[in-house]
Amino acid sequence: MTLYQPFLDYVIALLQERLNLQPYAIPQGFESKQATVGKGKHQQEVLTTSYAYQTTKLRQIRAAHVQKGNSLQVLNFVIFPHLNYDLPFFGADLVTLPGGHLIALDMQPLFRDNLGYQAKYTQPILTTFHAHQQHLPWGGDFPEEAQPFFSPAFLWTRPQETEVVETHVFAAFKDYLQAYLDFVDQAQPITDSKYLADIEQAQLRYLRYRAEKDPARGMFTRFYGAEWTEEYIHGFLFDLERKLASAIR
Ligand code: DBV
Repeated sequence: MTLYQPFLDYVIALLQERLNLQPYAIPQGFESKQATVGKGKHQQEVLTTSYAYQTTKLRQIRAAHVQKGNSLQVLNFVIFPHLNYDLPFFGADLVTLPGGHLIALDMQPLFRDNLGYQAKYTQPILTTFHAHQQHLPWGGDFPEEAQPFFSPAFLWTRPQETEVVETHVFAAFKDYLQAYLDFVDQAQPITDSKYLADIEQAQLRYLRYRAEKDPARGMFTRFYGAEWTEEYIHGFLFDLERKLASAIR
């Protein structure tokens, strides 16, 4: 069962249609990683595949797809804009565990409480948000410290039925991605040096939070070991600090 393969296929096809996609280098050894976990008849293959692209406006567009039979399916997909745009991040964390599904979908804001920013990047998708929220009710229990990183249009839901993922979640995912690409089309480079500094700080704040709190760290460490996992997190999934450190500034 590969529940999220259609999501991934859709993303790649749509990005290729709407953007001038260029490849983004994935560090060697991280494009595809496989392990066999469990003992005896509980042995299972776990495969993690990675995808990455870039454009002139989007610094890194990347996906991690984890497949471990029926017991675990994950698609984590994030778009990190270049630092001279005030675009939000596109963030999708689609997780299937034996107990059910856990879905996080948002255009994650650089500046959560800034009303001008909300008017620009949240207001236009509120209608879409409300339409999907009818089928995708609030999932409850959400880490307090993560709240600053989500917009008022955050879809957070824990459906029991796989069919809900295949239908309503997929529909919401498509609408959010289309709306995000509309924002990308319209985005103009920022030149104000104060605003640019604020954007860099906001990007770093988001990135450090996600790298530090990555909910997949435990899982990856069990599957592939600590060394691979830390390198995957800091060298690929959340790589901005490394990229800034290696750039001539
Ligand atoms: N989550 C990631 C990456 C993953 C990933 C890179 C490649 O950020 C998977 C894999 N998320 C993943 C897995 C779980 C979650 C859960 C495997 C289940 C962990 C478990 O139950 O063992 C949104 N994802 C979650 C949770 C949240 C998110 C809130 C529940 C975990 C918890 O309660 O802490 N997405 C996540 C998040 C941010 C985000 C916290 C913050 C900005 O964008």
